[in-house]
Amino acid sequence: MCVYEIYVPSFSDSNGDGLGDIIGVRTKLDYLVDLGVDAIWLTPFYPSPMRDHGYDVRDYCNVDERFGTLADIDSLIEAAHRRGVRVIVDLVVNHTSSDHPWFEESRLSLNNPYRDYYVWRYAAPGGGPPNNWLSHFGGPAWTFDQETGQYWLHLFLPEQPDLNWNNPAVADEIEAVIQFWLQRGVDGFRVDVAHGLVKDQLFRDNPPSEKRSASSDIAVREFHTTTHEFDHDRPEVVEIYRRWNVLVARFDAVLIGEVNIPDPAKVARYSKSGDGLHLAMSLGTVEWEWNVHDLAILLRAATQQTRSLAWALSNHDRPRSATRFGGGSTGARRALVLGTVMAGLPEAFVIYQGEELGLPDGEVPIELARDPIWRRDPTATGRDGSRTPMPWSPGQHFGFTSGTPWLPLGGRSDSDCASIQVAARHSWFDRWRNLLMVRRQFTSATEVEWMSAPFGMVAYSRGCVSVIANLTAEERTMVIDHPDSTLLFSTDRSSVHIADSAILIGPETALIVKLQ
Ligand code: TEU
Repeated sequence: MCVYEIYVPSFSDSNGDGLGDIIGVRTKLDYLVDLGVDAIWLTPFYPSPMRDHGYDVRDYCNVDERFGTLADIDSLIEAAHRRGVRVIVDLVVNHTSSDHPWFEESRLSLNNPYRDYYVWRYAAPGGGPPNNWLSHFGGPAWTFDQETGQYWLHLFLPEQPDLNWNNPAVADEIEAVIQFWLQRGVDGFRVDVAHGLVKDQLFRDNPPSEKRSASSDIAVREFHTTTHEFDHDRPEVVEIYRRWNVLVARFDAVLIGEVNIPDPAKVARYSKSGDGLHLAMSLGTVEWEWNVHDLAILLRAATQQTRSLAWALSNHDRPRSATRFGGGSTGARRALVLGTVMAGLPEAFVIYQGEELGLPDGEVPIELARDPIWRRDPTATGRDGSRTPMPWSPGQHFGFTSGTPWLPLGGRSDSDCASIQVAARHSWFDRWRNLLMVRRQFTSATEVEWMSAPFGMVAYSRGCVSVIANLTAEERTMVIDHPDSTLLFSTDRSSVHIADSAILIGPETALIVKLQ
């Protein structure tokens, strides 16, 4: 399955308010069918005060009026299904918005029936936050509530209070939400922070971390001064997904978890057995940089743990792959090379909107920044650069909106535009489209067999098809025992030559070949 991530606020605006919307997505379905995706994942479109652009949900069973209506969602699902495209929605249930009625009730008094929907604790014995847990966005993960004299837990913003997953009533509420969307016809859920829902029942301090983060962001460095033994990846969390697995099975829907843990053995626990999440996404792949030595090892290590992975090069939280891999056409080329390797691996492959156009991050001047991370720390990398709107066609705001875009377009040029690239041979879009077409021909086949390859190369086969990548800056030769092989795809046609039993592969090039 190839999933296309749509960051709804920045995809396509149909009504001129400067923000992408559901009808905007519907108008671009044919573009996505042309690209060759099997499913779309929509980032949150639920009613929200937008302190984290929708990852702070006020009502799980509705649509924010800025994004559309429930009828718009119904029509999008119907239009997608007519084209054979599945619709996956984001399930953000580690936390709600502080504007959610449950939290508004919860904070009223210690004995409110909704009090235990969230995680409330008294100050530590010596005063201050109950323990040393840290927010992803900087500072303690606890905020004091004057009225009731306790702290509430928030792994993200204070306006994103964490739900209490030890309370069975919370589990019941969220299962009802899942049912609601299944009945509306959605084909699956991307589970936000899937590793984080359950916390240590004793609220033990996280131990100090041995490893230091090299990040330039203060909040990231601070977050990694401790391990996350007690606030992440608790053994009980997989029980939640076992229950959901039964729920979604009747609808043949899929659960894709954002399991933000770099260790493939730990990630495997979430999806390997098939009775929890169907697919685990992340492993830190969206942070990978162009490191010839590490990439081959990391890819191989992951597939040896599990085949239930959803590989992604980028998402809306990190700099785009083209930027991380060196920017410009070098970065875009490297993204396609690594994309080729990932696309052929089991089980799913996720493309982030604009990746198919070879886009690097957009430029966002600090005075136009919208990411709450930037509001708290103006020196942070921030996430706005990867969230600038899609360039659809040359002209005003590159066809994204007829109004004022919520984030600047970020310095795009005509050649970045979808309309230009769709029509041009060898454009980034054209190459990604070819890759996805070839991918369909062999990925359902068999297991992956890693081939031995010289340093800086990655090679594996699935049935009679091999995927071979040269990550180095020099031309390499790969010897194969099949003299009549045919080239099915290459990231750059001019740098691949098949001669007898050897393939000559230019620098930073990947190919897919059929062995006769
Ligand atoms: O991200 C969760 C996550 O694992 C964080 O580490 C994330 O990488 C964060 O952006 C730190 O930079 C998810 C969403 O993808 C993100 O957009 C939300 O802000 C977050 O959950 C809270 O809902």
